[in-house]
Amino acid sequence: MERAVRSPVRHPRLTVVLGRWLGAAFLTCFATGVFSHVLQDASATTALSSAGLLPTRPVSLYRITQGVHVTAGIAAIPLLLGKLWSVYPRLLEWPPVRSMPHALERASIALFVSASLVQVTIGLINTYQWYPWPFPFRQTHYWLAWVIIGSLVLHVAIKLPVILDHWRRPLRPHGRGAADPRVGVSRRGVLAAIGLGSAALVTTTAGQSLPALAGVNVLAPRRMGVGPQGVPVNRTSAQAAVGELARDPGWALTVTHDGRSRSFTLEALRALPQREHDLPIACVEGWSQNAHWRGVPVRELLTLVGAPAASTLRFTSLEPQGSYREMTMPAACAADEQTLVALELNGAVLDLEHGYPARVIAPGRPGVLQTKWLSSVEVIV
Ligand SMILES: Nc1nc2c(c(=O)[nH]1)N[C@H]1C(S)=C(S)[C@@H](COP(=O)(O)O)O[C@H]1N2
Ligand SMILES: [Mo]
Repeated sequence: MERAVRSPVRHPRLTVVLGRWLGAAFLTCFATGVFSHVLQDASATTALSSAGLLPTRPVSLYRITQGVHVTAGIAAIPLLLGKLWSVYPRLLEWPPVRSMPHALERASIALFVSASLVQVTIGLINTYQWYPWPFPFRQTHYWLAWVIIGSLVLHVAIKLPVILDHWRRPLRPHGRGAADPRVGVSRRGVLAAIGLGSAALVTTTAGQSLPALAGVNVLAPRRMGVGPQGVPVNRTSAQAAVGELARDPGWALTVTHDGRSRSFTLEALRALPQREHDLPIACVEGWSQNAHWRGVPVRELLTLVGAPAASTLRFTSLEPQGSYREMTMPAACAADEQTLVALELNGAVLDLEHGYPARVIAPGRPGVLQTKWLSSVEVIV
């Protein structure tokens, strides 16, 4: 322990360099995470849409931001563990509190470390579609992010003198090559190992959203191109208990406006002018894939029931229960010519698992809002 504390490897310079990497990863996660949170919030998107500020282009915008979010979060794990390793003897310091500023410093670190560990753990588990906790993931992940950023700002403010002292590479004898003769590793070696750890995790998972790395995606749960019609499936029809309802030959899509409803059978929908677009499914869990969709533009359906193209809509799924049964679509999205009630995927009738008989596909939207197995559309404003 004494030896570890005095090791020149466990030097503030190492902690500062790791802190910079970790800071960059966390700030990236924070910005993309807030964006994702806002996009999933019906009142926020409706407000942004009325202000003309809801981005729907590029169509892959959310695919990019969420891919970056999950990838940066995964890269942060070795950095966080490495940073903890670089300071852990100081976490066990005795006496635990020496003064008021010291107490503040330690409290901010304790908060930062514990919140960060929980954050990357639940985030990682979430990418495996596993929700083994009783609290709502999205809200918890969001509020923890603020706790982390707050304690990070405090931590950086308190440590600013040390950070500035070690911002630049030191001169020898504590130089970059300085090895601890007792353990035989250099600071540079430790940094390289941690950096390689991060790079290895990124390389073996980023292919869930980045086509160029799809071939070496061995750790992420979803494989690009693997699934019915060459697209992965999130919730299956069995999990959603929609099989029978979706296969019912009497199925029809009900569109309601101003107290009047009109039903469109599958045949009637197919008889309407069809449009084709390449749009991605971009899951909040970090996997995404582009696909070719064909169907009826939502704005076309609105015209047929006498509603303005820029209407706020509520889509309901056949799914009897579940968080994604209902979806609010802001006006900017409804009016977008690429927003479809899709009937076909990659050149064939929608597979039951992808939302047969009809599903929503819209540009720039999180996967959770691409409602499958549609039942009705209501014009709400
Ligand atoms: N009705 C309904 N639609 C849904 C879901 C769901 O659980 N129920 N899951 C959503 C999620 S989380 C994603 S990522 C996409 C995935 O579409 P896919 O399964 O066709 O790839 O569907 C969305 N549509
Ligand atoms: Mo998803």
